[in-house]
Amino acid sequence: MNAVQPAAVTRQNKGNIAIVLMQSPPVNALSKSVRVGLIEHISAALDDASIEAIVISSEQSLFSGGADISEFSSGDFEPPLPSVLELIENADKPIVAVLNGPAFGGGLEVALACHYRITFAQNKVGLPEVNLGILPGAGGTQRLPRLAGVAKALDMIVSGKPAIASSVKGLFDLVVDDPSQLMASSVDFINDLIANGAPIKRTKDIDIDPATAPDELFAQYRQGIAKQARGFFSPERCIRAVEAAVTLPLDEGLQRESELFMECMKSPQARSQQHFFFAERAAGHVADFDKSTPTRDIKTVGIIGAGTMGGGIAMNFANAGIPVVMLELQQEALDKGLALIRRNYSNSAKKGKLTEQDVEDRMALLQGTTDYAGLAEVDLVIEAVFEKMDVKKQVFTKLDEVCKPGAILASNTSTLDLNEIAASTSRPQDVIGLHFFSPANVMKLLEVVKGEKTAADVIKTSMLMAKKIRKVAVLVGVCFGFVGNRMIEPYGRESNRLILEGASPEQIDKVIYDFGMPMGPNTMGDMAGLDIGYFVRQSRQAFIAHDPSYAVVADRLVEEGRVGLKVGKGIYLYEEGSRTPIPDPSVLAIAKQEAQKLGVEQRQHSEQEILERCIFPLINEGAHILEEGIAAKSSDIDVIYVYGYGFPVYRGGPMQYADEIGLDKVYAAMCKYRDELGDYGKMWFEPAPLLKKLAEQGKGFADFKK
Ligand code: 3H9
Repeated sequence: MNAVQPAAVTRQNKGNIAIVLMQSPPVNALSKSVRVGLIEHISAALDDASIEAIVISSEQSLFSGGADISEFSSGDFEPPLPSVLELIENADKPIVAVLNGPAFGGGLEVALACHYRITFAQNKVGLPEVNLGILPGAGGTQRLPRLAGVAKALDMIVSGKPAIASSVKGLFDLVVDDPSQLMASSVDFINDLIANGAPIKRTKDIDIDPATAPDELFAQYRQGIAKQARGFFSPERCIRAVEAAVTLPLDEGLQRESELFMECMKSPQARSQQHFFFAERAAGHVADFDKSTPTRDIKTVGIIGAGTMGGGIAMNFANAGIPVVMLELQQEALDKGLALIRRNYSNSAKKGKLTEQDVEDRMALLQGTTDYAGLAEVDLVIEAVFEKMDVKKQVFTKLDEVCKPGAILASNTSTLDLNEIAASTSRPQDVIGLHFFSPANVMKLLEVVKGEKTAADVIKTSMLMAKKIRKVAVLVGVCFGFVGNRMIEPYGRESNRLILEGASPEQIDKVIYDFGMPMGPNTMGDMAGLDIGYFVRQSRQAFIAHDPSYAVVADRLVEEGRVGLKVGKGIYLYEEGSRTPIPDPSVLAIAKQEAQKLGVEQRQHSEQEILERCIFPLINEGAHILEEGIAAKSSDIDVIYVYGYGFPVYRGGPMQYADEIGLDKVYAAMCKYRDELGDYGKMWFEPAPLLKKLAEQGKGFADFKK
């Protein structure tokens, strides 16, 4: 027998006040059942002669997370949210929104259509639709500027960032300090409204003073998005919609908003950004554990290595209030590492992001030791030592000796075989990879690497711990480079090969930058240091030996001491103290010499070829990774690429991008380069079997289940 679904909206009459409550877990999304419920209960209360005022609030801790994003792809918007809001706004009894928790998107739009709004000071409200590639489409762009002013509305709508309720002047009719007093204060407020025969305040009746919305204000926002939202489609539409609020009456403004909303909704960017919203959350749903899997307590953390990486990792824990013991065998290195962390915190304090007291509180959580015995009591230890198997094994052997039973032993390796590391201990079930990305205190991504023997409770604890330190964790399996670095290899390889074939580094970088990456592969290589890739290549001769052209230009540069930005010259030149790359013709000369030696023909490359040759092999590697089960789902790869490598979120990640343009196109291009690029093409452009299969079936990576 099917369990009876609890109603998504309920109504109780308290004397002459009808209280309409949304109760649709987990976030009171305004799904069809909630919209239908709101219409039904508000209409009934309006028809009930004993009712003099209506409250809309929520049974959950949130007021509402907005429209139900999972319904967007269905195209079924009936009954439309704007029509629910029209019913509310035009009602002839006062309707009061009592925001007992955060209200976002359509949730806030419900409140904007009500006649009065009440909340508590620290509550959060926002119109985050821009993050989903759309704009507030139920009146948010028309009603918020009328209530809170054009500047504040633009700020909230274009940034999508939540605001503290008390900071949004004009939005609320009553703001209480103490959330526990919200309901009692609301009842008093409404009784007063009724007693005083207070007017019904319709937002649509508010006129915006055009003097508060000069052209320069909009120009300023346009300038801002050109920089901060380069390539995004919806921010400009958000601005246009708010412009309409200034010049048009509400009904016409709503019409304009609706057109702009649909324009956004139909864009590939909206699909991709909505895909990413769910991808990020789905990364936390893994098959390796469930609710019944226990977790281990992480009260203190040990970190081995106080260099840039170790220090960055330590800061994450100190920021979350978790004490850290940092190990360096030399006191001098330890002191240097702790001083670097203090400097980082002090810089944040200078920028106003932390107080001096925050700096001291965080530093007080960081202890140093030069002795492994200092790690005997920690619950989790993360090593961030030199990326060499022998060194890692020595560290883990030592940890096995000193750490208490049940401690989680983690490696920050970015490439090495975690199973081999785990095998150097007597407790491989306690060993896991925690691959932080540099700078570790800034980058949101954490690749959690499970070894063959890693225990389920260790995986679960690590995934939950990541949330505590505000990382987005993605669980991956063991292979060289795991997901992120394994897929970046063909991208870097192609960039290098294109230079050898006569493309200029700046031409390649421009194509990739215009695609939406924060920088091109050559600027990135210089910034990271060309010696890093060189060092990795030295240890991977078996992998690359069959291709004599593999990274020859980069190798030459490193051998000539041109290791990148840190020495002022790499693929580009840099002026002292500047990070701006300056093209260097001598790199083209090196490429020409090497091409002649190898018999590689130099030629012109179209932008399309550059883009496809850099991005498609990366996607192809993703297909191998999926098929091998190194990533559990294609959306996990997308999360890794957006958070770890700056892949534009408006393309949803590399696998979503491939799904969006069609796997048949990616497959056909891989075959074309395989056939056209001679031996080189045969070596590197063979389509992955999964890409071929899905393309032939007319499916996408998102359809693939292992
Ligand atoms: C909109 O309103 C358009 C209108 O202007 C116009 C319409 C005409 N829909 O994040 P969590 C799921 S667009 C569907 O882990 P938290 C989420 O996937 C909307 N599902 O919780 C997850 O599912 P699962 C504008 C949603 O406590 C579960 O709920 N609104 C929605 O960390 C828990 O989510 C937004 O953009 C939704 N709207 O954070 C707000 N929201 O457990 C989007 C969540 O299966 N939501 N889910 O993985 C958020 O920012 C956060 O979820 C919120 C709660 C802050 C609300």
